[in-house]
Amino acid sequence: MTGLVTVGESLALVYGSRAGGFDAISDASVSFGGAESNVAIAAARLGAESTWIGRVGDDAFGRRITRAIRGEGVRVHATVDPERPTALMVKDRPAIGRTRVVYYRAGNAGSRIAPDDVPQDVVSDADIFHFTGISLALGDQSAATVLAAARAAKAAGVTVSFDLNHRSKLWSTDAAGAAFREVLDFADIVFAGDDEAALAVGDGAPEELADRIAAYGAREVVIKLGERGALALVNGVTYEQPPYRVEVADTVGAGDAFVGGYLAEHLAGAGLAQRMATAAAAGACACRGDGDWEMMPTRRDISELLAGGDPVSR
Ligand code: KDG
Repeated sequence: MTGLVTVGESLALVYGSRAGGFDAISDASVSFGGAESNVAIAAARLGAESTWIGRVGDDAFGRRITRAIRGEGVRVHATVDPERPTALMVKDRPAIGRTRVVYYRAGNAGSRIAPDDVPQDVVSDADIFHFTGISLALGDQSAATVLAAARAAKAAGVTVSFDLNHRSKLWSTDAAGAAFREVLDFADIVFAGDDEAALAVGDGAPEELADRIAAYGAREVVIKLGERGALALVNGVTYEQPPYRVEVADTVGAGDAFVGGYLAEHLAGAGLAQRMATAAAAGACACRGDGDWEMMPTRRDISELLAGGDPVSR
């Protein structure tokens, strides 16, 4: 068995180094993002075996992405598309505490992932196969490829994990709700923000949302509530996780850190309370700096967060 396997689009990221829109500021940093590679990196930093599968362009961004993910100890299966470029995401901060994302990704390499790009043996050897709603939103080919891989994983007895991860700029709420429900029919572990869950199962309190999602068949449902913590419903038992308070620089990637933390503990055989505590701590750590994956914590970062005390260690 090969631990966690994720499939999805990773894309280049250009983000403003200080507050101000790109119509005014000119200093920026270059990195990359992608919910599924973020989760793979988060889990790897916490000691889990993890793999990311995707498709990138034959360009500098594609090389940077695959090199950096490998550098994090994640196994990478990346097909290089000879024709289409790696997608790009631009993030600026119109004001301190606000982040604005613009995508340049339609039709680019990652969204053209095809069945041959996803090694079947890697999928069926996984302990956990994880994917997100972003791949469903990127287009018919991406959705069909990732859904086929998830169903193949399920048929092989692999635990299927799904994060709804709604991106309103990529599709309509009606299309998203219908696609989410299709996956709820077979996913074993489901992660959703309360607003995302409502798209699939209607408005309600976190407990009601978790109940309604579990009614589709998931063994584990986790409702991520951001600065309000999280709630899990696992085999009929409800568990509430309070948040860890940190000074927030950028929340993008925090949800992926949460999922990576939860799944890493799952793979380590930890119980629900430990899975939720690590997930919440990882999500909090990820908010403390810029970049979608750079702030994913190690076990030591989490211990230091929990211990508090002198911020300087020497
Ligand atoms: O969850 C954060 C990711 O989604 C981010 O790294 C990339 O915004 C992104 C996207 O939509 O793929």
